[in-house]
Amino acid sequence: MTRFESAKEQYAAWGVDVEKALAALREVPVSIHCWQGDDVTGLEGSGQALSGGIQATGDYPGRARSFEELTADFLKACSLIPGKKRLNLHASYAVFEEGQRADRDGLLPEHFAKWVAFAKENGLGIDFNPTFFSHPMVKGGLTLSSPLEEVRAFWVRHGIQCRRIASYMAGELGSPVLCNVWIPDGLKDIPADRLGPRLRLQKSLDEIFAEKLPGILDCVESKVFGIGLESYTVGSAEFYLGYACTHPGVYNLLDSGHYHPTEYISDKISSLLTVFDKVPLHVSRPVRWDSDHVVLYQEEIQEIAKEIVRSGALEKVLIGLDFFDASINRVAAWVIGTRSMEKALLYALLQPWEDMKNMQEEGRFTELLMTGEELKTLPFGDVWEHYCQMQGVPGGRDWFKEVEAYERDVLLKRI
Ligand code: RNT
Ligand code: ZN
Repeated sequence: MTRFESAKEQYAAWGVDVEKALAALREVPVSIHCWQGDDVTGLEGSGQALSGGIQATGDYPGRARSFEELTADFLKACSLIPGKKRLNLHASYAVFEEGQRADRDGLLPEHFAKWVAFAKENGLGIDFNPTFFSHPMVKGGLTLSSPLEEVRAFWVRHGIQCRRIASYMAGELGSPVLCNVWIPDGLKDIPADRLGPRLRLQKSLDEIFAEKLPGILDCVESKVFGIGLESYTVGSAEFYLGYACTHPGVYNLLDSGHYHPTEYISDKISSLLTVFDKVPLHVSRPVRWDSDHVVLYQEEIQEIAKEIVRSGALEKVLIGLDFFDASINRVAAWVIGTRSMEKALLYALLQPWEDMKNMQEEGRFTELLMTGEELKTLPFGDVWEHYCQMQGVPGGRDWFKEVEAYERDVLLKRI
């Protein structure tokens, strides 16, 4: 008997069908963000520092500096990650051909034609994000909520163009594109007016979302605070939740780093599922703040995956990742973070939820506690190794050898 067969028997004894779990996992897409590969620099070549209260810290060599490098690194990472993948792009990753340069408010579908071709070649769906940061038109930390009409209008035009680009991508790829609005707008110190900027943001969003476009899933991403913007965030949780609830077709994206330290998005998913048919996520790992550390296979990510699975929401919750670490090998960062998400989903699919729900309903809480604990020490690793083999990606530490070789042969030659 192989280790996998033995693991299967042990799970079966708890009423868990391992083959069924693996079949379900194979179909779940995870949207992998392009911005881990280059520390959120983008391809505009403007030399603008990363702004908006987010930070990529570290100086590990080998950052991707071009479309060619970024796509090569992305594919290397994908070859080491099991499961269905999507590509999550930012508008700042437009690729301009000779004589094509455009500012953010003039971006066009053709500036993303290379990405669409790349996605087609590699069988990837795309998700998209307008980029409301790292640009001189962010004035005083504000974009869509700016009191300067010129600034607000510029960013509204950017939002409008991005939705058109997302719709073009969806048409080309035959797969809906999530178009996610996150803005950094906020204040460092105590505001005299909290309502004014929020009313302006509301107006800007109405203008951006006015056009009906096929193939896109609009969403808005709230935040609690950013670096240098500690006292006030215009796009707060309540603001966007209210906005999404009153604007059919606009969804509320949950980023796991964007809440108070004792709040968890795993607890918010089911609340949103009572109202929305889609719940987009940015799975991240906040350490003391929204630090965007690489996602690890630990408690909150497990809890997020469990919540998705036991709510029967694998098709409703759109899993995207959002982390960027510049202090370690960036390809490995992608692989570790995405494999962690895959592991969490597998772990969640290997729990006897029907039995456990019955225990809760019937008040058998001691048995429920015992079951969750005993399941932790079943041979989960053997099922995971089998899944990696099935998916044709190296398991164990073998994938790391490939990253080391890639670092030696490609990444370190970039300096
Ligand atoms: C920032 C948000 C946002 C960005 C990316 C780059 O706090 O999480 O989603 O991280 O869009
Ligand atoms: Zn995010």
